Amino acid sequence: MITGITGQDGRYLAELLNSKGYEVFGLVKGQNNPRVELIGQELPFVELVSGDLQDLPSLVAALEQTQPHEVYNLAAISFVALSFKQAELTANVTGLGVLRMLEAIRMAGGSQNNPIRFYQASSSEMFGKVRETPQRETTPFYPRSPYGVAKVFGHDITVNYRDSYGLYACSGILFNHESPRRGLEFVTRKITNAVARIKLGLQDTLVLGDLEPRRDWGFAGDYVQAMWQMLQRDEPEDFVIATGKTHRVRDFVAAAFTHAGIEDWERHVTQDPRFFRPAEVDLLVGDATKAHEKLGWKPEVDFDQLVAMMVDNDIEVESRKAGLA
Ligand code: NDP
Ligand code: GDR
Repeated sequence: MITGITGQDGRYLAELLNSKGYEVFGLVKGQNNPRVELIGQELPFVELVSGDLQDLPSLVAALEQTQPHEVYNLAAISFVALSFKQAELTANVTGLGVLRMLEAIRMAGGSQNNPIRFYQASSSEMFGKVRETPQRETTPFYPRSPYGVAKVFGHDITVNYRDSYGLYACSGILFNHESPRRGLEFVTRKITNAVARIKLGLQDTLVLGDLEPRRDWGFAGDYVQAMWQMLQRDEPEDFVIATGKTHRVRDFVAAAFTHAGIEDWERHVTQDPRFFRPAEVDLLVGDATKAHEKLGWKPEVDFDQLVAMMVDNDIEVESRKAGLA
């Protein structure tokens, strides 16, 4: 069972599990949720089950209904900028939601030899303010946003339930990963979508916030492989998943414009304080040595390939929407 099935990672993970012969259930929230319809069209093999991370009884019912062997908890308020504006909601969903899911698993699976394996989507945002680089499993956390703080709670409570109740529970500390399925609110997709529209003459300017932060950007399709691998081991452990390479936001902008064949990208980009954050994470770069050694995991798609994939996809999507293709 995957929570967050309508998100970027949920969809890649569902495809991966389906390719391995799994029966895949996806937890969906709300009523008349337009993103749920998308799942019906894009991933018809997914069986949908109703539930919300804010509602423990709905999680218990979902587990009773689906009887899963593996639960991937990908649902969250995941947009850092939103977490500053809706901090309590973020704490409730992204933080306490993990506790609710762990409790539901305890109730559904029993206290002895609980058969349900649990994956928690932890984040490099937990590292926050730079304490050491590259960041690894042992690097101390110093979150810089309500989102990061909530993720630290989710991470720590997952460790605590593993230690206290012997649950097979582990966290992947994933660094930023992107794809053509990335939401338009995140900087990479915001950039590639704007570059596509500028290329097609549909837009002139891209308005961004801080261009200096550095991120370790990988491809989401590679990262869901690591999630699955973590749940196939004899013992549950936590892993950093990252490429080990870091780029500034401005490097991503330059690479996207260059790939689209547009020179003088500065002419098209302006900055607006609206898109700056009250506290920023300046530098993320991960050390995934443990994942290389124990999972045999390595990323396949590099930075330039990722940028190219996203720009090409957005040119196609925007051409189609504008009736140009
Ligand atoms: P998305 O923002 O694309 O997806 C978030 C998902 O959470 C959506 O399916 C959304 O459903 C669901 N959701 C939100 N609130 C609730 C709720 N109350 N109950 C149930 N479901 C809810 O995230 P990604 O796919 O990018 O990320 C997956 C996970 O990994 C998240 O937890 C994120 O924080 C974490 N992460 C992501 C990284 C990245 O770079 N992508 C890096 C590290 C961690 P709906 O469509 O109905 O709103
Ligand atoms: P991040 O991703 O905060 O790292 O969290 P995001 O793409 O939102 O920001 C990356 C960096 O770009 C800067 N930035 C802007 N960001 C956005 N969204 N929009 C802008 O206009 C803009 N201009 C500059 C940001 O300040 C930031 O430094 C993502 C999410 O997927 C989290 O859920 C996940 O846990 C982390 O990655 C790892």
